[in-house]
Amino acid sequence: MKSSQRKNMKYLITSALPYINGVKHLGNFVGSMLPADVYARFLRQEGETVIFVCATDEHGTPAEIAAKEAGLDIESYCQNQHQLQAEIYKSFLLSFDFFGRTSSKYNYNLTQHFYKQLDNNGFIEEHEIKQMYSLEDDRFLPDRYIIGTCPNCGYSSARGDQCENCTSVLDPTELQNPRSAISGSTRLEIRKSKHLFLKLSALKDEIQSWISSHNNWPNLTKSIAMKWLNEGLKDRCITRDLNWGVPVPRSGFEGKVFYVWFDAPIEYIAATQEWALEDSAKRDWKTWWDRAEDVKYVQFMAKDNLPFHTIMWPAMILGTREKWKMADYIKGFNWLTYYGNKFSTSAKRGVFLDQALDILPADYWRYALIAMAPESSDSAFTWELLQIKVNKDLADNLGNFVNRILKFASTHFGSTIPEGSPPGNLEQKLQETCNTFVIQLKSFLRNMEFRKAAETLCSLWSIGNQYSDERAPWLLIKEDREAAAQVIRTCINLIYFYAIISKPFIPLTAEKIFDALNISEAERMKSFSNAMDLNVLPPGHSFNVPSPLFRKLDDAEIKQLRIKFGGVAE
Ligand code: B3M
Ligand code: ZN
Repeated sequence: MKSSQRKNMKYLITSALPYINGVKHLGNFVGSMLPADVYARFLRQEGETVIFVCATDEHGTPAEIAAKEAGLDIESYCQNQHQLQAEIYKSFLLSFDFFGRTSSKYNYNLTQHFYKQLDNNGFIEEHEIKQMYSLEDDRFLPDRYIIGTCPNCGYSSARGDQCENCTSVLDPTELQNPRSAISGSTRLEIRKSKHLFLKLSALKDEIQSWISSHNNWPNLTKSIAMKWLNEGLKDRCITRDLNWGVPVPRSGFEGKVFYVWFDAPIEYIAATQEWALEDSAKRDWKTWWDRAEDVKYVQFMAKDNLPFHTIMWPAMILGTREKWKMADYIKGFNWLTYYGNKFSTSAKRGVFLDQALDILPADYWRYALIAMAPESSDSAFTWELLQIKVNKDLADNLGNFVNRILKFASTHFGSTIPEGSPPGNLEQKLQETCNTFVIQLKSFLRNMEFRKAAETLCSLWSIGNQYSDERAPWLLIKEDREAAAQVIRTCINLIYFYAIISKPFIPLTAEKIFDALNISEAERMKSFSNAMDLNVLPPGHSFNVPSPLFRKLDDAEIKQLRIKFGGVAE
């Protein structure tokens, strides 16, 4: 998109909503919230108008069971977990404009509105279905909560929807010796229950043409959408026999709620409504969601959420016959594995966000995870890879350059930037090289190619070390103090430039550098292009020497972490 077209564009950014039950792991984080935050921060710094919303996804059986296990009523459990997650994301510097809850009344109202519109337009059908009821648990059991012997391979812990051993898709009634995954009880009986179905089949053509109109989507997004379309869209049950969720406003459906995936994406809108209420004089949520031409809506999620965001959520919007904004771009991620094995909240495998912060500060994780983001394929988190990203890229490259330059400058020139001789060819070449890399960095970020963006950022950090090694001011000062001063002045400007372009990735470190260079608030949000002048900090500008920006991870610590987190391929 040319910059002229981009003028006056607003950016609506959403990240897939983390489920309420339990602290999320690194895989959830790098597969949606973190890249969305880097993108939002970059666009704001480029002067764009941005809102970035997310929320906790609070309904569904997992929440009910987790609350029961915690010995809490569901409302208290969700309140506590929402607060816990909100604090963790704040510690990771996620810059949400609003972090909501799918249990908000705004989402309740909007979900019921969507349902009524779909029903009025004939896209809702009532069917009676058979479901497994657990007398012991006094509740209907979703397919995943029924365990039994697989009729195909004899695996004794097959789930009611799929056997993870032979991957065959099952119906719970096919399982032999079925039992409840909650209580283990085998006192199950099949009961009939009325439910509502969204007629995806009736919306297939409209969904197909909407998907086909987006040829700029990443291959992963497009391929999953086409796979589901080509398999044929089955009408989807959108109600459940649960107590916790958005009530179904339909006679005969008392005590039933909407399926968690029906109400969850609507929270993207509801969260924007709540964002606007914080400053209703200046904010109008409708200008973001009324399918306006001047809004680019970008969604971030992991690949297992792509079907709902490319098929179900668009179908719901199309079926309302209302002009709700639909995604312009859907950035789907593969999975971050843990030494090749899937991170798993339920199996407690991998590193969870609260544990991560006990090991290293947020910026270390932000940079390292973006650098290993599972964009074009699954990628494996290993402690050894983390060690390389932290020790080589952060500590030896950026951290070392900042500290040795400012320490040398302070020792030999005092606490202000020296004048020195005028810049020469090498400085001109340095400026041109930085210009070239920054254009690449901006392009990767605008195109949401995060790994390449991190690589380019790291290359820019290396340029500073290469330049200072080549000019060697520590030798130069013995023969030509003015020349050494000029190199230092250039390097200190380079440090300021690094803080600007690193800010979307490692915001806290950027602030530490700004503090050391006595940069005003206004000068800390410069766009990348405006940061390109390596003479912007004039002679006489004061600075101080910060403590080392990064610590290193040594082999002994890595070994301990592997033992603690079981980080070996099973
Ligand atoms: N709560 C995340 C997941 O499947 C799911 C995303 C909802 S986004 C509307 O882990
Ligand atoms: Zn099987």
